[in-house]
Amino acid sequence: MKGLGIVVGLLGILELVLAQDGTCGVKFVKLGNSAYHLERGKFNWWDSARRCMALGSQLAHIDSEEELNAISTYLNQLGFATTEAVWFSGFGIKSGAWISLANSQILSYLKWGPSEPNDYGSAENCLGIKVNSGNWFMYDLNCFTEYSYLCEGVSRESAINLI
Ligand SMILES: [Ca+2]
Ligand SMILES: [Ca+2]
Repeated sequence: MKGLGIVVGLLGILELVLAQDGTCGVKFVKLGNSAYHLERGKFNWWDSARRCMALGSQLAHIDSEEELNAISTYLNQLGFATTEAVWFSGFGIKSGAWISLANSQILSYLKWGPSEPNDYGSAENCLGIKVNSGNWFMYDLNCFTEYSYLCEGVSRESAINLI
């Protein structure tokens, strides 16, 4: 438990650094025309959106098959279980359309998993992706379930420090 305490302490310091320097120390990877930051862990959709904004970024907005393929290749290198998901910039509205938090527009590219979106329990209004045999598909998920998240786009300052 002592080790955990040290880790928690270090995270506290990291958060302090982030608060002072914005994106300092946060790695974005360049894939195609965009830069992304993956945070693995347990975050609900709202918290994920907030954390991306705190980096001068947004939850990732997928607008083409090419972009999803590039992200899929990247995520496959990291290894995700089928039970995991990664939050993206989409939430459902009453009409059945999906709106991107990144630009407030209706999402034009959607690649749903089998039988999705199913609004399971009438409680699935947020967009995530899950992997099946190396292929990533979109799912409507409960916004309060905790998953990893992917941010897209960085502020001018941090773009200079792209890794
Ligand atoms: Ca994008
Ligand atoms: Ca679903």
